[in-house]
Amino acid sequence: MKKIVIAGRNDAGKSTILGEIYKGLKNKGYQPLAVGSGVQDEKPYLHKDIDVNYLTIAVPEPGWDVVEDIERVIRNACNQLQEKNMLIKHARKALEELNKVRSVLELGHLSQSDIPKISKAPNVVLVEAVGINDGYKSVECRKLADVLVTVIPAGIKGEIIMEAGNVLLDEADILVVTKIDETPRDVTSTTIKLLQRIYRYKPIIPVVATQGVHLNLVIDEILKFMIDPLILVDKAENYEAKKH
Ligand SMILES: Nc1nc2c(ncn2[C@@H]2O[C@H](COP(=O)(O)OP(=O)(O)OP(=O)(O)O)[C@@H](O)[C@H]2O)c(=O)[nH]1
Ligand SMILES: [Mg+2]
Repeated sequence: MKKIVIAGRNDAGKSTILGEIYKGLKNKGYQPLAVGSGVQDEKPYLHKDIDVNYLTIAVPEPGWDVVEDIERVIRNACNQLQEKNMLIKHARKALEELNKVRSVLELGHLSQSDIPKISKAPNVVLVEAVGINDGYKSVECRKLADVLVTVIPAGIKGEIIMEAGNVLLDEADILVVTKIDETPRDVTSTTIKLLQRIYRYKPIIPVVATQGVHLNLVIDEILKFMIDPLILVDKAENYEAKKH
């Protein structure tokens, strides 16, 4: 399963972006699993219509390997979902049996509608990295991520961007600049120009995360990473085969 990691400083807008990416990928037919980085993430995610079945929280203890811990949390969440599905299947079967008996006794059918539906297994993971005070230096996020989305508030100080060793900026696959609605235009433009100068080949996408503005562009970039080039080869072969 591919992992998309959303990283950035405290209060940058990570949770908000994560909620929007969840929605966007769901609209494209994916079922994401959201992994928050602490209990404080649970509530905002639920506000963003993330189904509780697909929401889990990782709280790595100090000194623990963050990557291993998150892998463990993802496995747990998938197992729990499977177990729940099993119980639902059992419940349906049991009710069917009960209804057979009731029908013999002329008691009428009990409805299956109270039993929840089977949840489909997630096929992509969204991880919010812990808000990191020291900026953009966490190596773990890159290790964990198949797609690394780094969130930068438009009003950030230029010195922070230019600091040496900003792994999360240097290694990002996609740079998302947030809060452009509440940042003066000239400040936003200075931030973006600076990023463009340092990261000439990275997608840099300014957004208003709280209103979903330009999040479609972020989703488009993420989708490019989701395609396995070998599948495109197969598709091309099928296309050729159909022509003949
Ligand atoms: N105006 C505006 N506010 C935003 C935007 N993105 C996020 N916010 C607000 O900024 C605050 C922080 O957003 P979060 O998404 O919780 O940020 P975070 O990076 O997850 O924060 P921590 O997990 O606490 O480090 C919230 O009050 C959001 O509503 C934006 O694009 N524009
Ligand atoms: Mg958050």
